[in-house]
Amino acid sequence: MQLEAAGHKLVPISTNLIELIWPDRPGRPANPVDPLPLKFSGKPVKDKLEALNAQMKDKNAKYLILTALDEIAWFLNLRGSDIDYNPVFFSYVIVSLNSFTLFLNPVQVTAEVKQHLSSEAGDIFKIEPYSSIEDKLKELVKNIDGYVWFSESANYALTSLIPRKNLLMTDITPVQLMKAVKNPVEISGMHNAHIKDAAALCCYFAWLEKNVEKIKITEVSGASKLLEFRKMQVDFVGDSFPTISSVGPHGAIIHYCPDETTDVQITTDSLYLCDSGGQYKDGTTDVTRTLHFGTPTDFEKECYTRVFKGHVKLATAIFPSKIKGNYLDSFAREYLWQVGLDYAHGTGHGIGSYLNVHEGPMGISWRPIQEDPGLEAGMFLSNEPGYYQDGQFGIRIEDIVEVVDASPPHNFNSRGFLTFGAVTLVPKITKLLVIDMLTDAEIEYLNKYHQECRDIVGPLLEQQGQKEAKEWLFKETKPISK
Ligand SMILES: [Mn+2]
Repeated sequence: MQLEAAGHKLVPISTNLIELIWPDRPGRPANPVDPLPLKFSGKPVKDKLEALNAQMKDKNAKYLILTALDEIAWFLNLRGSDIDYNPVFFSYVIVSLNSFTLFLNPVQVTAEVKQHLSSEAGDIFKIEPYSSIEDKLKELVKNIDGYVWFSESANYALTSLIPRKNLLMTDITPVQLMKAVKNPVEISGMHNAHIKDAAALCCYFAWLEKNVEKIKITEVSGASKLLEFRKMQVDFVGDSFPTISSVGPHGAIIHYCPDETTDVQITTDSLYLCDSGGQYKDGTTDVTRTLHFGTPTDFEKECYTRVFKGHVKLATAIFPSKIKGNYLDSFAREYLWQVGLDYAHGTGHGIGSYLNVHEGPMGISWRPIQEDPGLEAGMFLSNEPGYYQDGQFGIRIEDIVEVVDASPPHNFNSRGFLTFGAVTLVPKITKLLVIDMLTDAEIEYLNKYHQECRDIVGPLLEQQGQKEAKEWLFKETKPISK
């Protein structure tokens, strides 16, 4: 509207302007694509296709066009490495009733990929070159008598190919919700991945505490040490995002990622915030802990305690099934708001199962999320309140939690009630807590959580021969009391 008023209009073009001024632009990555076995995916492609087809019939859609790479990877039980940290591959999929076509760079189409799709879906699929999507789509929609369903985030180049506008349906794809509600195999995989990840983190934090005053450890070298510990874990693939390893004032920069130009030493003088995660074949992890290897200030401890109280308030909340995450966000902020503090980010995001570390469609944020279908059992989200004091320090406590049935004594309107179950099992650094600010219920929650860390992560560390990490785990999980 404003453009038109100023005498301008937007005209679609098919030439990529960037390429005109960047003639030696490297080609689109085309790394190997690997099948994800059923022991990790939990559901064959054929079953997923049936579920998608049912939703398509419901909406009178002839075709469902998948353009989001994590949706395609999930649907086909395939994983790749075309984008750093996200195990996806460049592709499109056209889902029809009882069949589908995968558009993929021919160098990525191996006998293994074809064999995997045949065994999980039968011979009902075609594979076409990635570059032929536009031509194929044009051909398909020539004489169509139903909708073509695209996600709202699909690109204009594709959606504009649908000739009669009333045949174009843009709506959240059914894959999004199916992917968000994990199946039993994915659920146990997510738990297992987080147990292994907790073992790696205990090794790292124990090593840091022991060596912080003995050798020079920096934000960058610390992050590489953590990666070494993750690499020791079964089915580890790589980091799920660049590690936020941040000392003092760097911790206050919410998306800080250290490099050679910003790198500083980790010392006993300031808070150390470490937000990191791993991709494992059985799940994706994302966890933040804030530590201090010296003596924290009273203000740092007060802020940490307020963040902790909000984290626990959200973790233990009981709420009706299907309410949007937006309703829960204030729980995590209550104790910061009480003294006029806050944090400038959302409280929780969805997370993939050996997929992207951030995934929708639900989330827990002060900002309403349009596409949030409401929370239901089997969803995994982060619970990550924080507090950031510009130029001084940053605090964040982040766990991944699973939405589970709560079964309270009543059941208003038979709606069903939900709560969160622990997935991340890493000690929550009691040294930074002001115990007097905690209620008995919060203390009980923490002691129970820490007992779980001991019972579940302890034996794995034992088995891996990580004596010092196990000692650190037990030291950090000692029950607290007033
Ligand atoms: Mn996160």
